[in-house]
Amino acid sequence: PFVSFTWDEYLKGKDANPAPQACFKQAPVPPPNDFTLHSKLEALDPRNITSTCIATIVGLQGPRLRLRLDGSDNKNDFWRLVDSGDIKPIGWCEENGGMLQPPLGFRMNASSWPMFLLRTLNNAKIAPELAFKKEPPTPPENLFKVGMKLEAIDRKNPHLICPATIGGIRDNMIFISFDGWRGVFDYWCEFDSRDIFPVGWAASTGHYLQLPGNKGTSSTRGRKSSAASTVSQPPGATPSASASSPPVSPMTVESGDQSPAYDNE
Ligand code: MLY
Repeated sequence: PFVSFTWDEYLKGKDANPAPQACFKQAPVPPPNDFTLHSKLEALDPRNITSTCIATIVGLQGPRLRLRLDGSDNKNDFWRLVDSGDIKPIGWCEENGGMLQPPLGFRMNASSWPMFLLRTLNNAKIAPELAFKKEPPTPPENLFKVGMKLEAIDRKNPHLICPATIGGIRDNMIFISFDGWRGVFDYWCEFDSRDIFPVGWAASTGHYLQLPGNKGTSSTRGRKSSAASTVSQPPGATPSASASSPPVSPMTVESGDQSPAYDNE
């Protein structure tokens, strides 16, 4: 039903309830992206976060970087904000007494790592220190409430940022429910996750914002404390409401959850 999307139009007539900026671990003024394609930096290996690795910028969107670990394959790219604490300028690890590590799934024999490291950094384009922005402070507590609107990264398609609603709260955790999409994309995360943004963030940074899906609004999807693995149909969903598409079965909810590949359209 949506051809183009603006929050103003979308929230008109509804109980517009955008989550306030203070809820988020995000800078009130989003940082500029001063990085350039193909530059190298140091990044924590998302699959092995005690390792600091060399990464290459293989994509940019708004204040986000698409990163690929040197020596890894192209199936495990990940995204970080320019003010993420997970990325550092080249040299940072050794200056702080650490040692650069091969990524999980290093393509070569482990013994070739020292030589690989020398080669990959030789004549490399190095991301400048000034491009790394200070990580924003963590809000003192979980200020989110069920029903609040926000923008969130689709973790199965992490290049996408989508309109979403807080569907549940439990202690420090919040349930991210994507507007108009079946529940398979929804997830629990900590309130201070860097994957969630206030309404209007994408527009203000030039990041593309995905349209809501067409499976109806999620504004009635307030779920109390259901566990992450038992995401159910929204309470209001009737068989007739989902007649055009089969209801989501628990099997469907489980499948693909651990898939490292993007769930492409
Ligand atoms: N077209 C794909 C990807 C959908 C993305 C859903 N996000 C936006 C919540 C699919 O339908 O599976």
